[in-house]
Amino acid sequence: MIDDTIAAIATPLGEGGLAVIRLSGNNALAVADACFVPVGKSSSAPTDAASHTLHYGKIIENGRDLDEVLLAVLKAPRTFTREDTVEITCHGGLLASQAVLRALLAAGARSAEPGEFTRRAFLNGRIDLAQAEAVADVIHARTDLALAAASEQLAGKLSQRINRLRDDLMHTLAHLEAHIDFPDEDIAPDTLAQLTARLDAALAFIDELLATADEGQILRRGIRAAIIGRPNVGKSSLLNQLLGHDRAIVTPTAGTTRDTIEETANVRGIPVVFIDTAGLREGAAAIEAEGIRRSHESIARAELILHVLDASAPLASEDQKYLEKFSGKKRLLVANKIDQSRELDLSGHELIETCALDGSGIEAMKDAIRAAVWSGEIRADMLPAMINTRHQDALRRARASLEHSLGALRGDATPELVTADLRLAANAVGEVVGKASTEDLLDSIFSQFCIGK
Ligand SMILES: Nc1nc2c(ncn2[C@@H]2O[C@H](COP(=O)(O)OP(=O)(O)OP(=O)(O)O)[C@@H](O)[C@H]2O)c(=O)[nH]1
Ligand SMILES: [Mg+2]
Repeated sequence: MIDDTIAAIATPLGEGGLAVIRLSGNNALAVADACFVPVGKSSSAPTDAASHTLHYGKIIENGRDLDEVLLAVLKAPRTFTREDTVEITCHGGLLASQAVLRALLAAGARSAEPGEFTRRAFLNGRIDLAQAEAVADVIHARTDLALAAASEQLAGKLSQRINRLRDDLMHTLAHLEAHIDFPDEDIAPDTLAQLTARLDAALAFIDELLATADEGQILRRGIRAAIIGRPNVGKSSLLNQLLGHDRAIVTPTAGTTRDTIEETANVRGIPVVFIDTAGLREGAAAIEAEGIRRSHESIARAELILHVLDASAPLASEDQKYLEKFSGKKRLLVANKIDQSRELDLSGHELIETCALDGSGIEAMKDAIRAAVWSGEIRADMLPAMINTRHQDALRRARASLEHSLGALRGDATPELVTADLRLAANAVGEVVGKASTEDLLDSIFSQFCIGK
């Protein structure tokens, strides 16, 4: 039972036109009553107000006016948390919103933990766990595509698929359990064939969902792409072109970039963290050597390498060395400075040709980056099912149990053996939407939220 009332500032800290303070719980209306003085004929005290109405007035503390506000009264159960909720819009800026929050706390509310409003929405059955996670995905989305996927998940599209899958497993389970109660009756061969076919279909469906995990991860986290190569080949110039603004220093001197520079860009819907690195070469002096060490660190952590070569120079022995060294990594080869006379000869490799001075080839480079990390077409019908790593883990376990039970079913094992695994599979599928979730799991999910959400 949740019986306390929580409050938090829901807008980012800092100066802004407006700030919103949120209040939710059994006593939300009473707490608001204690701090709010309605002004004007159409405003009333929160307890007396009709649900889903807006009221103009003042927040007071010890008889002193704190701020002029608009107060929204939202009565249970038609609210995000399914509890009585009050949202107070006050002046932006740190002080006004904090003063209002302080007044609410003094009137009996408690400071909300990160994600606690969403956690209540989950605990009160307003949304399931996959939808709760989608709330965080919506907030953190960095591209339109990521936002579209998160919104679909929030609307319950993934949950629907998961629930259908689980229902299907439970149905087969019930069927098999009926046979445990009547051990003398064998399962008729055509019934057995039907059950096997159903489980096969469930397995195929799990595989379809699992196949979206990589893309899901990419949309949520983005990918890290390290721009590497010899000094002076134009790495920083390419970074600036990819970002569309001058982020990194560019000079004709080899060894300009010392520290790594990271910046995120939206590349055809995919959030890409570009990392500009110090040019790789042997025998550099101390500062540059440290830069090169960091370059190698970035390379190790990157999912994609953009290896830049100078098209106006013959292939250097270092180029050759790094071509071999990073051949195991996902990479694209970029021949830059194509505006100058061509000296680079590298047959047998696919090259993206660019000129970082005028930006030619940059669009092709973006296409290639997307193609390299995005396995298939971004199919609109798979958007709602971009699973995250927690879902992936649960579905992998479901898959293993399902395979066991299928093996047992085919191998003429006793129904008990088949059902034990099938139950495990159904439970693991249920974890995705939060059926039987533990406090620890909820803590780990909701602690990643911001306060006020
Ligand atoms: N002609 C021509 N010059 C370029 C091109 N791209 C970069 N440059 C020039 O090459 C020089 C080096 O460019 P940077 O972008 O600093 O190269 P870098 O690889 O980051 O160099 P380091 O940081 O020293 O490793 C600068 O003078 C750039 O203007 C290009 O496509 N064509
Ligand atoms: Mg540079």
